[in-house]
This record gives sequence, C-alpha cells and structure tokens, in this order.
Amino acid sequence: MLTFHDNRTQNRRSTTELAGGRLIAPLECPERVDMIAARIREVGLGEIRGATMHGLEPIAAVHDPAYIDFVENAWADWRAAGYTGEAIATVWPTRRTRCDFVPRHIDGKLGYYALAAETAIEAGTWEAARASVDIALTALDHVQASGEAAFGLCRPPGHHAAVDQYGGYCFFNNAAIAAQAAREAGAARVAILDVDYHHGNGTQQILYERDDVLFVSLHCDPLEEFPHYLGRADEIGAGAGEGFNRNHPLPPGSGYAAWRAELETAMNGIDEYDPDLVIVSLGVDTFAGDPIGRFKLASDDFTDYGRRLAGMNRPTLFLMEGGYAVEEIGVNVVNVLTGFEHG
Ligand code: FKS
Ligand code: ZN
Repeated sequence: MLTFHDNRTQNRRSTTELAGGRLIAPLECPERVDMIAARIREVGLGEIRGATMHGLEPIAAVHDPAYIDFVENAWADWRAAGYTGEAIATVWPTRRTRCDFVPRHIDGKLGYYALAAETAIEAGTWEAARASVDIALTALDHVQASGEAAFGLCRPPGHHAAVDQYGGYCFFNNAAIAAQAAREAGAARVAILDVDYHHGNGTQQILYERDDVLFVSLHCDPLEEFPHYLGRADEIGAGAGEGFNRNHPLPPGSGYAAWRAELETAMNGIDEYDPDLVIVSLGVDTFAGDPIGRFKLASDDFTDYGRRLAGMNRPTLFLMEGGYAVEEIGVNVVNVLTGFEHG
C-alpha cells in the first residue's frame, strides 16, 4: 500500500497543551509521524510519496471562509496583541451569552472558533494544517486513479474540526474534505468509518444533514470522554441526513471483543449503504497502552480488524487521526494496514 505524506506537517511544533491544569508537552507531536514512517519502511509496506498542493478550494467546500481566514491569521493576530506564549482560548460564547457575532479581539475570536482549550495555535499551525489536507487529497487521488487502497499519513488530525471550529488537536477536517472531493469527482456515496477512540464530532456536524456521506463512528461514550458534548447513539442525522449518522459509543475499559462486535454492526450498515468509497478515520488511541485512551486493544487486534475491514471489499482511503503511545504507534498503525492488505 502506498503512503502519502508531506514534511510541512512537521512545522506544527506546539510546545503547550493544557491538560489536568498544567501546560504539558503536546501528545500530538511530530515524533508520531516519524515512528509511523519508520515502521512503514521497516516492514516494507510500500513507498512513501509526497503530497501535491490542492489549494484552498477543497477546504472552503467544507469549512466557513471566515474560519479559514481565522486559522491563517490567528498566530499573527495573537502576536500583534503582545502575547508571548502560544495562542490558547480562555473565554467562550456559552449558553447565556451571544454567539451571533465574531469579536474583533483575538481573545474573542479564539473562543468563538475553539471547541476546547487544550489545542494551542503556533507559528507552524496554518502550514501544517493545510499540508495535512493536501496529504488526504493526494491519497484520495491515488485511490481514485488506481482503485487501490492508500494511506494518508495526516498530521494534524481532523475529525474534531467542524465547519467553523478547531480543537482536539484538529483544524481542518481531512476526512470530510476528502469525502466532499470524492463526491465532486463522481462518487455517488461515500462512507466514513471513524475508529479513533474519540468521537468525530466535527465530521458528524459537517455531514449531519446529508445522505450522500454516511458517518459511522466507534468511540468511547461522551458521557465519560472527550469531546463530551456529542457522540451519543440517539444522534442519527437530521433532514435528508436522518439515518445516515451512526454512533456506536462503548464504555471506558472496553476490550477487543466488545469493540469488534460493534465494528461488525458498523460494517453491516456500511455494506447496506453500498458506498463507492470508504474513508477510515484511523486513530489508534484505542490501544491498551495509550496514555489518554481507555480502551484495551492489543497490537494484534489492530491486524485482526485491518483484515476485517478488507472484507468490505471497497476502495478504501485510510487517514491518520489520533494515537499517543508513541513507541507503539508505528506497529499499531501498520498492523491495521498490513492486516488490510493480507485480508
Ligand atoms: C483527556 C483530555 C482529552 C483532548 C483529546 C483530543 C483527542 C484527539 C483525537 C484526534 F484524532 F483528533 F487526534 N484531551 N483527559 O485523538 O481524537
Ligand atoms: Zn482520538
């Protein structure tokens, strides 16, 4: 299987993540990519190719133009305000304030566009977020041209990014942008299967009223886990999209048997939908050794589910999302991809 990557993603080098009341070194770090690339070479999965620039148009097909401008200018605006640390939101529009206008000051803008405070914006964020989209779209081009599966080694991840919101380490929704691009290139139906430990609230929100892209997610119950305010089973889509959003929350502590049973149900739904393309939002923070995930998958389980995904027998685009056990991330990601190839 071919992998697509672009070193501009490594320009995202945030030094601060707000976690447990402290500023820690961000879990979503450049080394994650290094470990995955090293493992790809070690097992000879296939070539790692560069990404081609796809411009802003595919991003603007999914995200609000004012939000895209905000991501581009936030760091400069923050610096111009005289701040010396990284840009972190500290104030929000909430239930009892207005959210019908975008404040002029950067503090107000950050809160308006942020869905959480852990994710800091720094000098390399804009370039890396765009490169991540280019990776997804280049990998999609390959799937469409060859009919073969491909892996977009995206970073930063995308599934928490909504039409006009960033957070959970995400800025642009790579999977939703790729799904939209695939639709425009002629795919009648696209399914997104999100296997990251966290709910893909952004992908869900972007696609909630659509029936041309099915969103199916396996994740830890939002009553217990980030992103907390979306991802329950009764969120089924709205309008034309009713029935085309499927959440499979699982309790913290879930092991592979429970997870795999939900995967079977999820895959049956996808099969029935009969998509021309399946996009897998591939997060490996379901691993037992993950520092923030609380599921209990073992490295071999990733191989097993990779094999099962191949059973869907559809053109498949894998896009990297989360996974923070840096030592094992390469093995776990590549296990999914080799399992798929041997499936
Ligand atoms: C834990 C706090 C959780 C934020 C977690 C973000 C997860 C990001 C991700 C992505 F795929 F987007 F990278 N903090 N006490 O893994 O879903
Ligand atoms: Zn995650």
